[in-house]
Amino acid sequence: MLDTAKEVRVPDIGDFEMVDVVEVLVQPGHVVAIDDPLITLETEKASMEVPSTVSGKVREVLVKVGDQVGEGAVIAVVDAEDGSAEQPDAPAAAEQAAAPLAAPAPAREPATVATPDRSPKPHASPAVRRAARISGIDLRDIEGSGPHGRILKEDVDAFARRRSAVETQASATIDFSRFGEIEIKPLSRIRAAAARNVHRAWTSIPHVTQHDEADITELESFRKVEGQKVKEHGLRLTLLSFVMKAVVGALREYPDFNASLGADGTELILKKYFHVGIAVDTPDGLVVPVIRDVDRKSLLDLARELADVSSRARAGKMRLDEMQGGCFTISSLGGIGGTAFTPIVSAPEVAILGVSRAKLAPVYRDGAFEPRLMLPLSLSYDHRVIDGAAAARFTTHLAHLLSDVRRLLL
Ligand code: CAO
Repeated sequence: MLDTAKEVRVPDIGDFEMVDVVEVLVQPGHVVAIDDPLITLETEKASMEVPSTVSGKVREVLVKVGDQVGEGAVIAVVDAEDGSAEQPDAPAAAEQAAAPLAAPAPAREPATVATPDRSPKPHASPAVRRAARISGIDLRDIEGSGPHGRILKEDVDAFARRRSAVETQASATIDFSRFGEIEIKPLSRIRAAAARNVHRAWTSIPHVTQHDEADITELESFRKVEGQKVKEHGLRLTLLSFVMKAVVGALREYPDFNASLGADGTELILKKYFHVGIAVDTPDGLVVPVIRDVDRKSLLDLARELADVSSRARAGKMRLDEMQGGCFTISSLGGIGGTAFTPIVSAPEVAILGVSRAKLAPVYRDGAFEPRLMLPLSLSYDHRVIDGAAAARFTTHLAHLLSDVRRLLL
């Protein structure tokens, strides 16, 4: 008899070698179509569904929740519906397998179940399943209030609130409610993962922060004039695009800042490309999309890309590969406020620039005080790689570039 079995494997997962399986969406007996999600993978930065590249009945599932898988690992064996043992690679399927994974995947119906029915996954969109996962909730515990019992985001939120109240009573070592009203808010998965990462970076990297300020009076006049012109085309030219350009100028001048420490700590890997991570504040926690080849982009290209990535980051729609490969990170709190802060280096990078709110200050120039617009800069660096003197030179050069918009644009 012809063996119709066909394996579905983990496709290209970017720079990650191994990622966690957080959800298995099919079981033996399920009937799947091409593109039906089989499993969900998750890193600390994003989650993604792996679609089937074969249509047919699932014969065997070879992964389980908690496994770690890499590119090429067999997820499931599917009895191909057309009966061919080795189907010629359909272009769409091959392309799908090779393409980097996107998060979150577009909404699809769960796989249908052949007889006998093996308790299919509850009906819920990928976005709702992701929300449940972030809060560590099993959707089978929830009764859906949507059409045909579909589980809605509100159902997940309500369940999380009820569970929190119960857990608090059971596990809090200190009952703060004895002293006044409290509310318990579960940490999102992204926030919990970020907490682990910053803790690891803070405890493993000897941090020092160098503070400086740049006179951006002229840059700001230029930005206002140019910003007004591009505003008519729906584009916001904020200071951040200029800071990105200046950072590239400083990285060129001081290449040790565009580097990572080798695994055994005896060599420095210098990067010849300029990919800059931008910290974006989102409802689920901090996300750091990476803007590639900043050296080759114009201010307007950068402004456009910033608007795009920050809105997609806030909507949870960044692809995994868009958050990888950064050389240096900028964390700008200038739109919010503050005078200085100490950002934490995003390992394996060796430095991060914090930007606070620019303000008018009296600066002594040519025998008199003048009102100048000063931008606070806070550069945290890995002291294993960078000395204090190098950091002071880096921020001085950065301030110099920002103070002279002509040099910056050259
Ligand atoms: N000084 C004065 N004003 C500033 C400024 C600065 N340094 N930086 C931005 N602004 C102004 C902008 O020009 C804008 O003004 P308008 O509303 O008049 O246009 C306003 O503040 C809001 O800016 P923005 O924050 O929307 O845009 P941005 O390009 O400066 O920043 C982004 C984009 C995505 C980086 C930002 O929105 C964000 O998420 N910041 C938070 C990052 C964060 O949480 N970092 C901490 C991480 S822990 O290390």
